[in-house]
Amino acid sequence: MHVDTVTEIAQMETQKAPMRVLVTGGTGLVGRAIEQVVQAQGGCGKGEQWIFLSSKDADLRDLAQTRALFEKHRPTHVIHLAAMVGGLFRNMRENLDFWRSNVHINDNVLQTAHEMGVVKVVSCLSTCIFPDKTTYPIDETMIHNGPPHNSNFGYSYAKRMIDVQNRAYFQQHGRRYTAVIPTNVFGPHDNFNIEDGHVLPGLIHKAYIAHKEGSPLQVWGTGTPRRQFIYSLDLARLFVWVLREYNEIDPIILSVGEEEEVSIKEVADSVVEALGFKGQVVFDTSKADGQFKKTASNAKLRRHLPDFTFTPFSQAVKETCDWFVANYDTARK
Ligand code: NAP
Ligand code: GFB
Repeated sequence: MHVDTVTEIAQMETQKAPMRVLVTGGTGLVGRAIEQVVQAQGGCGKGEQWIFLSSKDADLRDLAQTRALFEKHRPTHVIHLAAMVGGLFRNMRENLDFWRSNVHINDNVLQTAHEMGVVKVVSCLSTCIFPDKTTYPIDETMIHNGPPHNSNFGYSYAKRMIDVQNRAYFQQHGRRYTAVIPTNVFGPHDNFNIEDGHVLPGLIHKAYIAHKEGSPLQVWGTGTPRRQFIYSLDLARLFVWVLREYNEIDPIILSVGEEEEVSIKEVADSVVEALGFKGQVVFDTSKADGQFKKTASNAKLRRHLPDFTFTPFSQAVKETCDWFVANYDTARK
């Protein structure tokens, strides 16, 4: 491999030292999955240190708290997950807060990582940030080709700025900071709050209540929009691979294939089956559908990892439902 600059040589040297990985947003859906995968892979056994953070360790919207956190842990690598996150309906209500909170978090984390000499940062975008008016399938080159869907423009533009910052840190300082672009994620430790969360945990929570009350399961919208879903534990395995092996600045989509795309109605059917719900399913078409589809290509991922296997969707939904029922009292809802 041709090494261009002293910076890259220094970075390569640093990478030979054991990694000390700071995971911002480590107590959320994705963070908990990465923690489970790292433990299963014995990551900490290789002299590595993994530190999983919550907002109680530092409010990353605050630069002084961010700096104090990095001074304390002195990470060599960062997986940056911390964000204000929510489903369609919370995004529609709070676009300004999604913009401000995430822009402050992202700028504080990336600038502090640079100042502290962090070798690599892997940040997190989302397939919902792509242009609303686009050709399909969407790929990594299309992020800035037009405005995002109006329902979540605050979150989308804040996330797009991570890609702009990564390119700027490379151009001006030779930093090899990158990002992944997951599609809709679900799994254990998700946010099951019905008003603020995403569709899958929302339907699981609503079906659980409907079963107990003998009432119908209310699916919001028409049920016709289409989504690709990635199980959090599959995403976690891919995240660890990106940290260790992926060296581009350009982001990479982490998603199941286009052929795995399902309708919201099919999602509801999978939840009904997994929970053994026997009641009526009704569609509240007074509620928004949001983006009709955001079909993303995982061709770039497949070029790197042609043999990676995803957990079958129905199995992942069943495992998530079982987790929710078993942890109902402590789950975020
Ligand atoms: P999540 O379950 O809501 O977890 C968010 C994490 O960020 C929590 O650990 C939370 O800490 C932390 N956090 C929030 N605000 C913070 C602040 N001001 N300072 C410090 N930490 C803060 O989110 P997630 O679903 O795991 O998402 C993780 C990443 O994946 C995010 O960047 C998100 O944009 C991205 N993503 C998610 C999806 C999805 O469908 N879920 C899809 C694509 C991309 P507390 O636990 O203390 O609140
Ligand atoms: O996961 P979700 O809230 O967000 O899914 P998006 C919204 C779709 O599911 C809409 C339907 O078509 C809703 O009408 N739906 C049906 C429900 N029942 C429910 C329910 O009980 N709860 C919810 N939430 N939806 C988000 C972006 O878009 O994707 C975020 O807004 C984020 O920024 C996330 O990036 C990954 O998939 O539409």
